[in-house]
Amino acid sequence: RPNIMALLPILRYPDPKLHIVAAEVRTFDAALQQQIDDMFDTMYDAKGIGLAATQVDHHQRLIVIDVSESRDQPLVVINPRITWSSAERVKGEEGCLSVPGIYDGVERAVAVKVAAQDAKGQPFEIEADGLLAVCLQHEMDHLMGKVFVEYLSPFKLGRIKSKLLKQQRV
Ligand code: K1U
Ligand code: ZN
Repeated sequence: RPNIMALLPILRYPDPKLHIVAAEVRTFDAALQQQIDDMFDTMYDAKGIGLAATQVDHHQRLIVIDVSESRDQPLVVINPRITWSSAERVKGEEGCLSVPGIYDGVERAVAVKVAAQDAKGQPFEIEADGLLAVCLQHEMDHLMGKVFVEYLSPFKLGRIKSKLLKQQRV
């Protein structure tokens, strides 16, 4: 099914499916490539800088990212693991396509090294800082069933949940 653009529905917080822990990708085939293409279509359409498979109800360790201004530097990250993270941490503003309209500060490692596989199963390593480092950590949390708002205070989290539930009731 090449070239047919497909937009996948994005799960909205507090959907319990966002807490499913993703499984390792073991088969690097055409179906995986199709899932990757559909996730890029969905991410670019939603104007996100990243998207984890969990967010589109696909529970495999697969992330797509493009932090470039020009939106032409797609990065596929499969079975990622952090091999090093800086002791230095910084609080930055985050958003999430599964938590629309909510932006808040989260503290993360300033820099990380991530070992991963590409769409063909080829291993590679990423050394990231800045927005890419933040995005990688945010998306890897999704694969573990964690959403960024869960780092906020219980008070803020409660307000966010009730706001999003009200929006979904209409
Ligand atoms: O839903 C997601 O996981 C994508 C998310 C990624 C992300 C953004 C910012 C910090 C960490 C992770 C988004 O793309 S939210 C929309 C966005 O483009 C953005 C929001 C805030 C700052 C920078 C970009
Ligand atoms: Zn997110």
